[in-house]
Amino acid sequence: PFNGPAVGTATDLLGQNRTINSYEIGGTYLMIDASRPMFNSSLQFDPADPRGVIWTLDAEDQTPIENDSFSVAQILGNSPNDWDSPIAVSAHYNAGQAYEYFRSTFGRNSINGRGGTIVSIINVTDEDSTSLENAFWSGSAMFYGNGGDVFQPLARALDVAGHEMSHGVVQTTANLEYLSQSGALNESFADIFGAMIDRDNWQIGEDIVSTNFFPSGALRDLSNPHNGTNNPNQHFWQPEHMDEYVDLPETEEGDNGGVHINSGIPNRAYYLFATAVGKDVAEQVYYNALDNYLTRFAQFSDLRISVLASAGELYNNSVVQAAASAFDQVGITE
Ligand code: ASN
Ligand code: ZN
Repeated sequence: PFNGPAVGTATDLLGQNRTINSYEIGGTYLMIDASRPMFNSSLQFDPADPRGVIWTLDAEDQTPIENDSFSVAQILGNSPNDWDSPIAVSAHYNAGQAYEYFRSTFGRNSINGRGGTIVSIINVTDEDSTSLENAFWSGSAMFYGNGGDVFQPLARALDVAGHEMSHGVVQTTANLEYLSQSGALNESFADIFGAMIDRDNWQIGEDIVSTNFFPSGALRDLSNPHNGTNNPNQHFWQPEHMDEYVDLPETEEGDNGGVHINSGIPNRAYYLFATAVGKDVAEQVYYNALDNYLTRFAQFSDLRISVLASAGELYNNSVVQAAASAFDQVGITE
């Protein structure tokens, strides 16, 4: 029996036909993509000890939250084109796209920079077994719920996959503490790279929000953190300037000090910077700042200092000035 990489096509949650890389083990196909440069072909692929692959798994409507018996199942097909879950197709394809973004844009080999396996887990539920209106990075894998009233299945959106994978990149670079300003920077980098991977606009989640729940048609918008409302009590509203910074308790109920709230301020700074110098320049400056300048307890002022230093290292004074202007406009000073 043949064991090795295979390639086929299948339809995702957007109704698009996608190339799906899989791994055949004796006539059965697993949703394991061993086609990337991260896969060191001199290594014998061992399913019991896989490395350097993009691997999509099925939680089969279990919750990983405080669940000692949480387990995942392989996603199986009888041919390289036989994938009956469009959720799985979306998650697997989007993980490959996000991997390729970091590799081709920054030369980063996988989440950990060392060709480590990328795991996505679909059909994840909430603690009470209801559908999970979220996706998250667990510290070692990407988890996707199937939404409900607010969201469609979260695996559908490339910017969501990009956001969650970027949390893994942040963890293995600056490792920004997920609390208050450093946490908002962690969130902001996840949104920034999510938007750069998706590339089409400045919105996050426009492909998964349910109709009319969000006035702007998206979960967040880097160009307009207020997101179509002037009401700070709407949960999707974010500040866009330090004058609007929201002090929240450093608890789970307080969103760890407002990490998903105050990220609006550095998000808008990035939007202003990228509008001035172009996305191709802006993303290089920010990735280098994340990888080589920022550290775990960085605050917004440290982002400014790091981005300006990174811009000076990679480009020239006009890029440094554009960054300074962007931070000035959102009230982030040294
Ligand atoms: N979707 C959220 C995020 O990635 C989940 C969370 O709150 N950790 O930020
Ligand atoms: Zn996040």
